[in-house]
Amino acid sequence: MSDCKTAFITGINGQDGSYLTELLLDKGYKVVGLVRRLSVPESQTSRLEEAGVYPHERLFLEYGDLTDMSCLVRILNKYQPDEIYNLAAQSHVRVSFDAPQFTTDTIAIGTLNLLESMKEVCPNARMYQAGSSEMFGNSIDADGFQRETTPMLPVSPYGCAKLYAHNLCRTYRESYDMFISNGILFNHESPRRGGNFVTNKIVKGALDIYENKTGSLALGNLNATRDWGYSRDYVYAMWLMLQHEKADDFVCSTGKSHTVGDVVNYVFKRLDLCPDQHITIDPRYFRPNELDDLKGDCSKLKETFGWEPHVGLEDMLDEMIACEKRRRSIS
Ligand code: NAP
Ligand code: F7E
Repeated sequence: MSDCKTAFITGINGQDGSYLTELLLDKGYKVVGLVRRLSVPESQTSRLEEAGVYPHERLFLEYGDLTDMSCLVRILNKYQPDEIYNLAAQSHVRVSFDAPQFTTDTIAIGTLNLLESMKEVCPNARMYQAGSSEMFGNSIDADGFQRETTPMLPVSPYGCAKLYAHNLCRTYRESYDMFISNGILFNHESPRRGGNFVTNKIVKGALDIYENKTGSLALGNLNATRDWGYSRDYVYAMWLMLQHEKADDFVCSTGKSHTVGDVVNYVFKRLDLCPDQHITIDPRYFRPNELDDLKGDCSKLKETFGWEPHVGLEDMLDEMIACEKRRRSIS
């Protein structure tokens, strides 16, 4: 027990935080997680409970917020982590246009707070920064892919804040010789995905129609394409990045892209529903600025670690449908 590594995860009860906690506990780590104080304390551990990892003798939760550096210093001092995974964020792109300052405070200033705390308290720890394909904006290489060398021109407050954090991490790595690796992750989903991201919204909406709770599902842009992977595969890539001999930046993606309309058609067909009878288009769900095409080339991650995505889009959507059916006791 005394030899086990300690990991600190911000955003531990988020989608990725819950899968990463499962992975690290399985590997024998002691895991410390940052949770915000909410008026409904039960939801603070909802995903960890669904994952079956809370409570756990090697899991410790601490109240705090990325925008409050004092709590980060306190927690890092108390646990002296070997690895830090910075997953906390206001992670919804559409919402970042409505709440740009909160989004920036958490992602940009929050990451600065974490880096400064780490530099002062545990400079030899290793840190993973949760960067995003949203940082590329609509900049695409001639072959249609985005990769580590593609210029980054974000088009949302979320993407801009993530790019600030990404550059800050690189700057601390180079200036202070700290081990900080930037992931550049494309969309990844799971049954634990927030219900207002498009894949889970489609799964839940289709099941509402299947159960006759409603007759329609309102969506925005059906033509945008995304490169959708599976969260469990992607948190494994995060862990690999911190086991490498040197800190670096890595794209994580599947290399395949589909439209939002493709996801609608697949999910509705699985439930014997006809999308044309139920889908409505609502301008509320369009963004002031949209990414039309996202498709990642993760050759560097594959060549460095032999990493491969194991679960494709259709299998993942099947798992999301099956899980939501179980939650609703539908046979
Ligand atoms: P998520 O489900 O939205 O989880 C985000 C977590 O951050 C939540 O636990 C949230 O806590 C916490 N949080 C938000 N603001 C905070 C603050 N000010 N202080 C402390 N905690 C805060 O996101 P995810 O899908 O797991 O993604 C994990 C990370 O990867 C995020 O940084 C996201 O931006 C990034 N990313 C995600 C994807 C993707 O497709 N999933 C792709 C690329 C990058 P509450 O529960 O209290 O709100
Ligand atoms: O939208 C379109 C929408 O909100 C996907 C985050 O994890 O991945 C995620 O960001 C697409 C967009 O994800 C609706 O316009 C249509 O083209 O599921 P999403 P996102 O914006 O790609 C990146 C990599 C991250 O880093 C983020 O944290 O779907 N779309 N109709 C809709 N999207 C939503 N949410 N709701 C709709 O009704």
